[in-house]
Amino acid sequence: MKIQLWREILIPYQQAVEELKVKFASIVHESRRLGQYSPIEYVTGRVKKISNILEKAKKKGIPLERIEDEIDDIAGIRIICQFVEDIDKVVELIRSRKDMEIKEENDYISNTKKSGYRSYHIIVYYDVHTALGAKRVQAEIQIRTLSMNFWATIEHSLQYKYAHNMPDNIKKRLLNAAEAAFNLDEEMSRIRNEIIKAQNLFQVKSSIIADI
Ligand code: 0O2
Repeated sequence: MKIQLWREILIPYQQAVEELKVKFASIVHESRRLGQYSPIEYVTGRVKKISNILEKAKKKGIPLERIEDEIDDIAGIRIICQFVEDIDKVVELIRSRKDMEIKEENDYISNTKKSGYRSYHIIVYYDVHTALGAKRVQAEIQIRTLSMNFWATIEHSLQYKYAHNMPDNIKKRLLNAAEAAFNLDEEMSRIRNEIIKAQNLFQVKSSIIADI
C-alpha cells in the first residue's frame, strides 16, 4: 500500500486522538477550576507509526484489509492518575460517556502481565467527522498510575533496545522493579487514606466546635 494512502487512512485516527485528548484534559481543567480533586493527573496520546502498524500486523498474521478492524490501538490515549483508586473513577467515567462506546476492557492491574506490566485498557469506538467524511474508529485508552507509567515507559524502551530479546537477568530485574512500583502504589494509597481520614476527623471536630 502506498505511503500516501496510509497517510489518508490515518487522518481520522489523528483527529480522534486530538479530540479525546482535549475531552479528557478538560475534565482535569474543570476539576481544578472548581477547586476539586481530579482523578486524572494528565493525558497523552499518539497515532501508531505506519512502520509499527505493519510490524504488528505481520507479527499477528493480519492481512492488510483487516488491519483497521483488528489492530485496535492505532489511536492510543494514555490517562495517568496519581493513585490506583483514581483508575476506577476514570473507568466509571468512561463507561458513563455517550460519545464513546466500549468494545472491550482488559484489566492488567488485577491480572498483571507476565512481564510485570500493569495498566487498565479500554478499547472504544469513537465517531469522527473529517473533511473526508464521517468514520467510526477504534481507540485504545490505557489508564495507569504515575508509578505504573514509569515502569512501562522504561520497560518499553528496553524492549526496543533489545529488539524483544531481553536477556533473562534484565527481565528478572524488571520484574523486581515492577514489584517495587506495585509497593509504591500501595504505600501511596495508604498515606492518602490516612490523610483523608485525618481530614474527615478535623472536619467533624470543627463542626462540633462550631455547634458549641
Ligand atoms: P506500542 O509501541 O505501545 O504501540 P497481545 O495481547 O499483545 O496479543 P495487543 O493488541 O498487543 O494484544 O494488546 P495489549 O496486550 O492490550 O497491548 C497493547 C499495548 O499495551 C501495547 O502496544 C503496549 O503499549 C501496552 N503493553 C502491553 N503489554 C506490555 C508490556 O509488557 N510492557 C509494556 N511496556 N507495554 C505493554 P504495542 O503495540 O505493544 O506497543
